[in-house]
Amino acid sequence: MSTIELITAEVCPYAQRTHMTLLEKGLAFERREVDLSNKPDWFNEVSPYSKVPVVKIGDDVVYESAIINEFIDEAYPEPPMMPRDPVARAKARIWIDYCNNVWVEDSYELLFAKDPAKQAELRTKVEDQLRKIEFDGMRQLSDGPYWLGENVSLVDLTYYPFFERFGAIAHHRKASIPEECTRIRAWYDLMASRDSAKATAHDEAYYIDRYRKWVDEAA
Ligand SMILES: N[C@@H](CCC(=O)N[C@@H](CS)C(=O)NCC(=O)O)C(=O)O
Repeated sequence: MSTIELITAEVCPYAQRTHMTLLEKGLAFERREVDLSNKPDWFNEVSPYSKVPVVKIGDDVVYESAIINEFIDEAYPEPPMMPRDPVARAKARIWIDYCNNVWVEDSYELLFAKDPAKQAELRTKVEDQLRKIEFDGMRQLSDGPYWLGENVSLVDLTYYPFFERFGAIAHHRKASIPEECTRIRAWYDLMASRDSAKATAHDEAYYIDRYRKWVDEAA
């Protein structure tokens, strides 16, 4: 296959997922960083939604992080990062979808909420979602330590960048990962120790600082 090019922005959690997936697969790739506040023309030509991440392989362009990551897993099957069994595969996709369309949406709505009553409502909602992730997600799918068992999967790589940033949302909005979510906590520490996380991560202070601007704007 042709050279893999990852079009990315360091700050983007969706792009971090794909960057981590490429690293976990041990693939050689070239990284092209985009300044999202000043998008170059070539980027708008290559990215159909004008968003990162985009992966280019020869003349083919694949976009949307969840789709890119499944594409990478199918095109480069070792090590496998989705279950083979169709039911287990569907469940993995359900929790990937939950991350993208429920928890991430509401977590960032909490970050951006201006009204204290709305913040309180969203804080409760997001903390309940974390309990759901812990008890209906992780604990139902496997005994761990990863989402699907002994090995890292696309579900882990989907959630990790957003948990890396959740500490900053929690800081600004006085939310927390509930005490009883012990599996999430152990999983997060394990994920953070992986080389793919270390190569792409920023610490909590970095996100607290970045997100302060939006919190101040919302105030
Ligand atoms: N659903 C997309 C979301 C990607 C996304 O929102 N990327 C942001 C950066 S984190 C972006 O490129 N934003 C540029 C813009 O909206 O103009 C995915 O999963 O890839």
